[in-house]
Order: sequence, then structure tokens, then C-alpha cells
Amino acid sequence: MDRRSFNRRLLAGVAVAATGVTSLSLATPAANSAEGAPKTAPAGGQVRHMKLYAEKLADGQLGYGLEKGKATIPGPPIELIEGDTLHIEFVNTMDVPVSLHVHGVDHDIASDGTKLSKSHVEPGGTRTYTWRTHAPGKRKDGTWRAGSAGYWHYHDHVVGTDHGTGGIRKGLYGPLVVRRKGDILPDKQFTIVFNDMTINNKPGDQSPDFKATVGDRVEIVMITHGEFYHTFHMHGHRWADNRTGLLEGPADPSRIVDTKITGPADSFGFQIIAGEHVGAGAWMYHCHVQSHSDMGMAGLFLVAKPDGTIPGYEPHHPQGHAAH
Ligand SMILES: [Cu+2]
Repeated sequence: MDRRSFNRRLLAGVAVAATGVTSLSLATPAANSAEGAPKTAPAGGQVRHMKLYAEKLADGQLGYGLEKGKATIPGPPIELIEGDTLHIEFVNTMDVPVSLHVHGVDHDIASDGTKLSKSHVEPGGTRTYTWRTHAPGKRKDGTWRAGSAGYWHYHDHVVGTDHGTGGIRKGLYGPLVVRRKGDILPDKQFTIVFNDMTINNKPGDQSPDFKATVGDRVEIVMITHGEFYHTFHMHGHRWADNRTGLLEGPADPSRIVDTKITGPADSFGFQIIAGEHVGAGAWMYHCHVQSHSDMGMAGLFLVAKPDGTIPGYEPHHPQGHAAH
């Protein structure tokens, strides 16, 4: 087993942009006692730094990126472990004010990313947003407060309207995963955003496909934006409707699902083993609101055999999906 799954994302999200920070220590997954056991998240508590750019893309859409000229829709996945603090040096390369607003984690009002709090960024400007996270704990009154762990997301709150309606519509959004110490780490991670009637801002005939090999531990981060409710559905794979999508044991009462109703600004995530009990194939994922799937809110989860082949799959199928 290599260490690609966790460290690379941390590297992509943090170290690449941490110019001049030589002491940045990256998390090392806990050692496995059993061969083949999944890697787990180490303890948090680190102070991390990254740089993030807001940019106009060639096609007129907008995106967040870790480097100039490399913005994507969705924006780059950001990962933290409960206890971590993240300082984001945010650069606005566009000709309109923009911001970075986050869900799920702790931040001062100065990092809220709204015009109301004057925490947006003017064209050409830079601002450091700070996000903090915490583990679950007991309050002084004996009640419990939740930890920060979860499948969250970030987005603009300024472009178009004071709620960022124009920015979100054009692609200024991305995933944030906060893990708890001991959480199982995936081999691969994909972000699927239902934004109005698009998937990841791609029109219906270009819905993104995602590739894995049978047995891969695949993490899906699912976010919804826009005006409509959707029903996210995957063929051939199920998950637990809880924080991680995984069962904690045979008596875990979490409901097992293969659909989930989701509305604007919802986010959830889960892990599946690609092809488990069902094998390789071009497995559809789609919105299950019938008129939405008919209008193209459907893509493929391409699960290959170890030899790379996908039974029954014709790569140049009529819908012409672009594989990722
Ligand atoms: Cu839908």
C-alpha cells in the first residue's frame, strides 16, 4: 500500500502553496498492524497554510485553484483533521469582489467571507481566512458538543448578490473534508456537485465520469447548490446514512441507502468499495428526479477489473461523457 490517498491531498492542498514554510509537518497515516488494513487519520492539532486563487476561467465560468491559472470546478479538495487550524491566503485575480465562505468549521466573523462583515476581497486583493476545527467534547454543563468532522464545503458569498448567487452558479465552490482521528482514509476521492441542472457545472452531455478499480476504497463527496432539490443515486453500491457512510459494527443502526435527497447547500459523503458484491462495470450515478436524469444529470462510475477492462463498456458511448 502506498500513502497516496491522504498525504497527496494534504500536499496538494497545503504544502504546494506553503511557500517559505519549511517546517510544515504533514500528517503521517497511522501504521497498519495488519497487512491490507485501511489507513486511518492521525491525530490533528497542526497549523496548516495554503494559498487559494479565485479566477475567471476561459469559458467565462469562475473557479478556485491552488495555483494561478489552474482553477477548477469544483475547487480543490481541502482536508483537515479535528484539531487542525488552516490559514488560507486568498487571492482575487478577478475584476469583481469575491470571497471564501465555509460551512461546518469554526471561524471568526472576520473570516465569514461576506460583504456584511466586510470579509470579502476586492479585485487584485488578498485576505487570509482562518478556519479552526475541534474534536467532540463535554461542555461544563455536562452536555456534549459535536466535533468538526464531516463532509463540508466552501463557496463564494459575494459575486452577483450578497449571497454569492452568481459566483456559485458560475462554479465558485469546493469540498472540505474534516476527519476524526482514526477515520478510515480512502484510496480515491471524487466530488460530485449538483448545481442547478448541472453536475460540476458541466452540461448534461458532458457529465463527469469517475474511474476506479474493483476493490478500491472510493470516497464520494456530494454537494448540492442552486435552486432545486435532487435525489443522489448510485447504481450497485450502498452506504450508511451517517457521518462517514460506514458502519461501526454489525449492530450499528444506521440506515443503509443507495439514494439520498439533497437540497441547496447540503453536503454529505461516504466511502464504498468499488464493485463490492457486484463486480466491474460502468455503473451509473445520477439524480433520481426523473426529469433531471432525463435532462442529463447522470454520469458513470467506471469500475475496472484489475486488468483495466470494464465489461460491456463502450468508451465512446453516445452521451460522450468525459472521464476523469
Ligand atoms: Cu435533480
